[in-house]
Amino acid sequence: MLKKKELTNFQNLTAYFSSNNKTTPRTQNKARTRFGSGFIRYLFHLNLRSNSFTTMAAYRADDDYDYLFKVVLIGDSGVGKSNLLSRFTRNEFSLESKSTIGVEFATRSIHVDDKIVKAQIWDTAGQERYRAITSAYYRGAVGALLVYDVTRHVTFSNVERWLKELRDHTDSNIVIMLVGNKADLRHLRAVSTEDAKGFAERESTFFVETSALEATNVENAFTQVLTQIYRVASR
Ligand SMILES: Nc1nc2c(ncn2[C@@H]2O[C@H](COP(=O)(O)OP(=O)(O)O)[C@@H](O)[C@H]2O)c(=O)[nH]1
Ligand SMILES: [Mg+2]
Repeated sequence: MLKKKELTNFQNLTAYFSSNNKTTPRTQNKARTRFGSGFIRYLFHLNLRSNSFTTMAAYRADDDYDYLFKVVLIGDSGVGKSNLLSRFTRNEFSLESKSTIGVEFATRSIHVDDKIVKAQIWDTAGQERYRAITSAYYRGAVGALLVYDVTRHVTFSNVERWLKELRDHTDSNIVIMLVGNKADLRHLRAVSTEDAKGFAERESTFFVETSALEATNVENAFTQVLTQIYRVASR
């Protein structure tokens, strides 16, 4: 994991990959042919231009991927964003709500077709409570999981505002998944599947109900978003 002070360079890298994700694989292949098989050499090649060799080499030495996609988690406080993330990236769930300081992200790579797609998933640090998410959080995002809690109707009512904020801060091609979390709490349900599905259709977003607790559809939600981004990016 990168140290905080390296984030600036890293954000440049993210921006680089996101803005060029259409051409990245081709460039990679070219670099591989020219320099041999070492992907690090490709990075060096890249870094000659971007001037941040140390950071990138340190970051990239331990893995390889064809695409890096930034995905953001948004939605009201307490809906289960952090637990969806920990379920997907570490297969962990926690009953406590923990807020961390500063922006945090976690990564996981999946295979789509014959490509390795690496997701860099950003989680808030509790600032959504004050609706104080900065534009840096959204910058370069190509996918989003907009999460509400199926047992708290207010979190679903707020989805409209979250959607507006998201669209105001991101590219129009962003892939959005509306996620109704805590589906395990059947006796407490306050938002019907039909209502949410209808909303998602009207807003042209994807939709799924999940349980981070029971690990239902979590894999599905992230994988669908990443696959869809990949389809758009490799078109
Ligand atoms: N029953 C149930 N509780 C959940 C689920 N996901 C999260 N929670 C709980 O909801 C609370 C808030 O979760 P958290 O991930 O911190 O929400 P965040 O504020 O959106 O990041 C915690 O107490 C979690 O244990 C779920 O799928 N089912
Ligand atoms: Mg959280």
